Amino acid sequence: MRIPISEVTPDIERAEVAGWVHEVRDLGGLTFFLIRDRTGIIQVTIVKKKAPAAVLEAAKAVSRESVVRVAGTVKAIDKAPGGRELNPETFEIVAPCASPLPLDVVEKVPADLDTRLDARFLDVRKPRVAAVFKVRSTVTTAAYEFFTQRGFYNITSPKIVAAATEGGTELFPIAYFEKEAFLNQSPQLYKQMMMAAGFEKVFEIGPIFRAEEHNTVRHLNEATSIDIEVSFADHNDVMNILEDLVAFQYAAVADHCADAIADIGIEFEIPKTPFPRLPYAEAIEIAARKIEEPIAYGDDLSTPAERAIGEEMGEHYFVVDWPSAIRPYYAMPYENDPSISKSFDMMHPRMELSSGAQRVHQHDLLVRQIEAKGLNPDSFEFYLQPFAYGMPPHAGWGLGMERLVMTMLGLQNIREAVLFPRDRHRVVP
Ligand code: ATP
Ligand code: AMO
Repeated sequence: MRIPISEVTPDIERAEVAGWVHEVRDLGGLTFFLIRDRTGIIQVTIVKKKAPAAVLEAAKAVSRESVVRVAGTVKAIDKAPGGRELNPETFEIVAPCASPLPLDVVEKVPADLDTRLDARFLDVRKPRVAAVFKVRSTVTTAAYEFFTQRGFYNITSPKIVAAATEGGTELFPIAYFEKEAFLNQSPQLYKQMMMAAGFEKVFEIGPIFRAEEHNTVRHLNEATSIDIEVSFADHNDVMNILEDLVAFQYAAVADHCADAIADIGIEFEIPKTPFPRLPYAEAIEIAARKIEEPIAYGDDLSTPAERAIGEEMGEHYFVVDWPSAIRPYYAMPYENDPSISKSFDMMHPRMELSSGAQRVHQHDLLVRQIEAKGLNPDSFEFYLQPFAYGMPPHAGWGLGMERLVMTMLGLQNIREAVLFPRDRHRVVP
């Protein structure tokens, strides 16, 4: 019976493994194969004088990255990876690999990102690349676990919609019979409607679509958002949930992904909670002091501003109390100073990871705020209706999965955190 390569230890006698031919070294009388599955690598050593003829024949014919199945005796050997090797009695070529390979899986020949993404299935055979997706899987599973423990309902909102949520730009129109329709930018309107439905605590982990025109290292056209909405909660309550979630996800990775972290080769630290709360006005002061381009109260945080503030903070932090003028219509203004909103961004020193707010739950105020942004309340009728029929106070946020993984693992490009990234130039594979 086949066992995972990581389970072949020097103290067992026999093993059968299956995997890909990672490397071959032929030294004349001796041939060393490295066989790889998703759990690890094992050396298979063939001594030409001793090996069965069928083994020799298969070993001679096999090409790198073919799938093989090997069974034999295990020998403790200090020099081999994992301190053991396999001496095969059988060596079967299960699926041959064509050559030349479009990509060098052992990374002796470096490949640029485009080449790697074109042959992504091969690219993710690299343990270092696969490790990112093991971590991402753990980060996702941890989120489900966290929300389940806290009694959230898992919802699924539509991705084909009739209206913009985040201001009207950056929408992908789609051909939808005789109607005008778009890919959804955010579950925002739907998660809020579920507060009127009485669900109280909801989350969704799903795709969001944004027609970002420019290629940047931290924007995708199809991203994954972790969204929540909570009734009878304010912005502070949901900030607490957000920092707890992020710390929980990091802890899960520390617990379950030690090998992956070692493959990626980074220092891994679980961020300490609570994250500092930095008022927007102070964030602007820091940026004004540290960057060359002019920046003033009322401006969005530019990329250099985000970086300068991040450098000063040196850890995850919240920027709170944003001017209402630069936040979406659904953000709740402070009662005592409506020019400021109960909204926040959660930041990693490198970039923004999440935005959120307490929401406006009063129907008439919401209509006024939609109008004040120059939008037409008529196109939000389906969204506004629930606000007239008993909408509790509520708050929530959206957290970008790829940015979370990217910053957690020190990746330079957000595309490294997506199996099949979508950007302006790429819809295949
Ligand atoms: P928001 O939170 O407003 O929905 P976002 O998550 O894209 O947008 P960031 O990526 O943190 O926000 O944007 C911060 C800054 O990055 C912006 O002020 C702008 O300078 C720059 N920026 C945002 N989007 C783009 C883009 N598509 N292309 C180039 N630069 C961008
Ligand atoms: P926002 O537009 O700030 O807020 O998006 C929330 C988070 O989603 C991630 N994100 C992206 N990641 C990669 N590529 C993109 N193009 C992209 N766009 C967004 C970021 C960002 O911080 N409705 C609000 C959330 C809320 O208030 O609940 C919203 O969508 O990490």
